[in-house]
Amino acid sequence: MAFEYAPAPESRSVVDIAPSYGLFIDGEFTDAADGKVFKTVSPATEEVLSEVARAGAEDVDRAVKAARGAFAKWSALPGAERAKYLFRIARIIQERSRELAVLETLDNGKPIRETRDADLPLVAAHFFYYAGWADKLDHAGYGANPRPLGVAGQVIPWNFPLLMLAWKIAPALATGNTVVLKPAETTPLSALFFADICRQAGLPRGVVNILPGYGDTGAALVEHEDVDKIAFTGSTAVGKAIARQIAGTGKKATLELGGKGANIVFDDAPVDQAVEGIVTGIFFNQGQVCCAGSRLLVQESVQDELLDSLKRRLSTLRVGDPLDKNTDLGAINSAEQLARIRTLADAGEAEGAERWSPECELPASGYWFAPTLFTNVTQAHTVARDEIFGPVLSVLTFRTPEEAVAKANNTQYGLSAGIWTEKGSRILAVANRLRAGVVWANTFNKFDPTSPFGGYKESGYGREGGRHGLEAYLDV
Ligand code: TXE
Repeated sequence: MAFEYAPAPESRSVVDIAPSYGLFIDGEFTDAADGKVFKTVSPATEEVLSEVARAGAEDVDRAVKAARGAFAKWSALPGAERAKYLFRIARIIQERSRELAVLETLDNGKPIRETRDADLPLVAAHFFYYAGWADKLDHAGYGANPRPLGVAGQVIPWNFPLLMLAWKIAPALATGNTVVLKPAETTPLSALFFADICRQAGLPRGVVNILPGYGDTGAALVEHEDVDKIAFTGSTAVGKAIARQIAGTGKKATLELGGKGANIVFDDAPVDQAVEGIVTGIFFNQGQVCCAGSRLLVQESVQDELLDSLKRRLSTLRVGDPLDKNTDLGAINSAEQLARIRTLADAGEAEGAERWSPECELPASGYWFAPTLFTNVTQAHTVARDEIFGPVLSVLTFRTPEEAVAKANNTQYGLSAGIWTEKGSRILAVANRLRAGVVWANTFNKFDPTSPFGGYKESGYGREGGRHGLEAYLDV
């Protein structure tokens, strides 16, 4: 994937944040029907960034009607015409990537190095990739007439606000669907900037509608009788609730839910490289990643050497101001998420696992959690079972490849795993027995729009990305 060079955004003055934002319905920014608003804050400072309209059921209805109204024309456009809009959106995202990176860092709390070098290049790449499919659908082996599903209702989380939007909107539009998307309540701003980009790109009214709001807005969207497809990324609990809610309605759904990924390190793995992969696996985005490598499974014979090296590396991580381009770990996204991480980490300690953190000074205001390591962990411990969704790594050991596979699979989830070994044959043998949607070998947290992504078991169903991502928006 081509990474575009983006100069370091040095300060928040790069982006102009308005004091208030409306809902984006039928090409216009508008107030909520009942006038409700909510505030979005910077998790690093607790400063209020803006006040945002909060969509209710009436607004959901207006937005779905707008999307339905736009559907006939949008879906009838030749693929090559839809591609032009998507390419235009992709290019504007690149042009405005400094603004968007700073905005995302302010609203989410993640380091600017990540938004600049990972989130934004991947967002643009997804629009380029699916733009490239739009004019090829008729010739890609789907038969003469692959059909869009209609109106897609999309609900996304706060950990990768703009990237999750791209994963959902790019394939939906390429295949001729129209969209009503609800961003997460703690990170609505980049989706509203995206609405502005749709206008800048001249996208026909109603093709994309953005409804900021809380869970009740999401539930109203899922419930709406004129929505044909639901795409959800979020917690397993809400994913299951959505599956129950749409049961018997005929609506199609893709669900991307939680994870408890295992990073498996064999005794022949190069230690330094494995340590870097482990750190990326669990501390990227403060561990708020569904496919995070939150369990380290290390072969017993190299445990001491690996842990020494890992602790030394963790002592060099810089935690603090997310806008500083030297920062490795930024703020936790919300007070609620911080409380959840604390509760689970405290449970680990109470159950007898050994807790360790490097010395690090955390800022006085905002939501912060130091990088944390648990050793002496058993498979029964809460920290080995529950998704913590924070910078917390649980270390378990194994002796044989069989034991590694059994422990890696001993989870309700099945989203990701990593394997570290010099032996190619072992990579294939182990990977084939892991029940996980993505398995990385000698690397971790690498993403590409051409690769399908999704889970086994309670990590959800359906795939996003690649050709499989198109199929989630087509009837054939
Ligand atoms: O998730 P929610 P939360 C996991 C992670 C985290 C936990 C809770 O373990 O600690 O979930 O996070 C919308 N109908 N993940 O509370 O509530 C909500 O407004 C429809 C993993 O933030 O699932 C938001 O837009 N929508 C995950 C989105 O769902 C509803 C990413 C996600 O919020 C709704 C996030 C309802 N009834 C959290 N209730 C991943 N897979 O990456 C809420 N929402």
